[in-house]
Amino acid sequence: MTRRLSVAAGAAAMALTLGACAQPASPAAAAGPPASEARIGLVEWGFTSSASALVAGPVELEVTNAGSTPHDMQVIVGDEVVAATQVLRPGETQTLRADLTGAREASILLCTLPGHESQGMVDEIEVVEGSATAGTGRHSG
Ligand SMILES: [Cu+2]
Repeated sequence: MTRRLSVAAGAAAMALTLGACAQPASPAAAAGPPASEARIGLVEWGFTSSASALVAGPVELEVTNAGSTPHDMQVIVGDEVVAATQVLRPGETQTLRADLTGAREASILLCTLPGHESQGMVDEIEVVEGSATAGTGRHSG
């Protein structure tokens, strides 16, 4: 009787462990429908994004300098700069509107301050055809 009980307890513990592992490991791993609005953070040295992918259409990006030195951000599709912030001081926010219609691949986020790109302030964000609200069920990968 005691043996049966301990086996059941072990199975319950394993189920709990598996449940914990099913949680997203990090924000970067979050998947979901492409977003038409995202919050972008500028830090030393890189970018954070509240969305893992943007919709290929009009988007609104709330760009905040979450770092400790000035930064700016350009959004580049192909060879074209489609949106750019002014140089933001730490804590400053600027909202950008960009039209990513026709951008069928990743667009590039870039900080143009001298030396920042070489320190890592260049990144890509996926651009996906589809509706930001309907949720196409498309999965990355
Ligand atoms: Cu920078």
